[in-house]
This record gives sequence, C-alpha cells and structure tokens, in this order.
Amino acid sequence: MQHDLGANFCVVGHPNKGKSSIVATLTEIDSVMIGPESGTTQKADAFHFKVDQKVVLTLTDTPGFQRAREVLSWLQQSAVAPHERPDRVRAFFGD
Ligand SMILES: Nc1nc2c(ncn2[C@@H]2O[C@H](COP(=O)(O)OP(=O)(O)OP(=O)(O)O)[C@@H](O)[C@H]2O)c(=O)[nH]1
Ligand SMILES: [Mg+2]
Repeated sequence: MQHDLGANFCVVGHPNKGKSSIVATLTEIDSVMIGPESGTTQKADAFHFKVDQKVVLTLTDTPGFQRAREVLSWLQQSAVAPHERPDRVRAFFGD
C-alpha cells in the first residue's frame, strides 16, 4: 500500500533559485543541501509533517528543472494511457 503523504507539496522550478532553501526553512532541517551552484539537489527528497503520528503534509524538494514547457510537450507528443506515464518519464531520464 502506498504511504499516505497527506497533502503533497512539491517545490519545483529552475535550478539555483532557492527551492531547497525554502524546504530547509520550513522543515527546520539543516542537512538539506543548499549551494551557490546549479544542480546542488540531485534527487527528490520528501519530508513529512505529522500530527498524532499521522502524516498530514509532505513537502518535496526536487532537482532544478530547465525548459519545462519543452519537456512537457515532448512527454505529450504521443498519447499514452495513465499507467504508461511513469515509463515515459523514465525514458526521458534515460533509465
Ligand atoms: N539573495 C538570496 N539568495 C538566496 C535566497 N534563497 C536562496 N538563496 C541562495 O541561492 C542559492 C541557491 O539556493 P538553493 O536553495 O540551493 O537553490 P535550489 O533552487 O534548491 O538549487 P538546485 O538544487 O541547484 O536546483 C544559494 O546560494 C542560496 O544561499 C534568497 O531568498 N535570497
Ligand atoms: Mg536544491
């Protein structure tokens, strides 16, 4: 069964714009990597906020993303069924 994330907020945007800084501030976790160079965050990382042991909010830091519109149009070039979308995204990353 998939872990309940509560409301899942993903912080997305261009590289080096302060995404991880926001996540580090809101979570008060100093180990979130922040740096002056683009590409500091290499993979997504989720942080859970709990109330009474239950996850009510998840904040997800993500690697910087360039040319989002072009990538979205590439992903949408051929219509795929919802269950095939993860494979299409993996193909983009070359996995
Ligand atoms: N002046 C200013 N600098 C900021 C602010 N927030 C973050 N920075 C700086 O911007 C740089 C990038 O911050 P990150 O939080 O690592 O940015 P990011 O968007 O997570 O970067 P990637 O992981 O590479 O995509 C760091 O040098 C931060 O100290 C801000 O509000 N003002
Ligand atoms: Mg980052």
